[in-house]
Amino acid sequence: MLCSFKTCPWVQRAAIVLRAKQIDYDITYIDRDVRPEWFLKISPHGKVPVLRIADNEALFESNAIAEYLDETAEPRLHPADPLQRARNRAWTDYVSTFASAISNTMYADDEEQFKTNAKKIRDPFSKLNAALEKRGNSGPYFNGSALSLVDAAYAPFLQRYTFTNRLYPLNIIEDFPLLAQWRDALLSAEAIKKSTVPDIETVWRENLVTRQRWLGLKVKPS
Ligand SMILES: N[C@@H](CCC(=O)N[C@@H](CS)C(=O)NCC(=O)O)C(=O)O
Repeated sequence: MLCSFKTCPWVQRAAIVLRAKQIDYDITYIDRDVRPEWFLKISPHGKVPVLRIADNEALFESNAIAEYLDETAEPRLHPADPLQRARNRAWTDYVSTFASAISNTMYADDEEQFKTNAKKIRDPFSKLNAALEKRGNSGPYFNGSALSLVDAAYAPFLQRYTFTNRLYPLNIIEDFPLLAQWRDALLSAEAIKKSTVPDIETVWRENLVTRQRWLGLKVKPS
């Protein structure tokens, strides 16, 4: 059982891995403002995701969950070659920096902060684009034809960038063609399309409005 807030990209990372491995799971959405006692008992930082794997066994932190699932269920998403695996892990480590650049933009409090933070997206985009140039395959995913844990880590944030860009055109990814191609492949992969609620973009927009973020002002009432 996966514990989630409806729009959480870190939960989505775990859900992508579960989907890619065709593992059946239940998802429980909890209220981020009123986190239940049972949840706080299994989530040391009070954060989602938490994956309950047995009555008295739960895992937290999306990377630890992804690695655990990869070690215990086929197909293996990490490369078999240790050198390749180390390179993949180095890039999954970087996802938190990449994620912050996007989250700080979409959750900015005002227009000035939004624009200042948006400028900081360029650097991580350029680093990922360079990594894609050096990876030694032609995609469509990070390691070639098979989905990997690197794909599962970045897809939710490339999706959030895409949602942000549809509300307020930033047009940054266009300067990084390999990253744009990777984003397109990820967003059309089945495991990724099924990793969220079906109307994720609408729910994501509603969340911006509820949390009174500046970008929420761009959401047109339906
Ligand atoms: N490093 C954590 C990050 C998880 C995270 O930040 N989750 C957010 C929701 S998207 C959360 O639970 N926030 C609640 C809080 O910070 O109190 C992971 O990879 O699992």
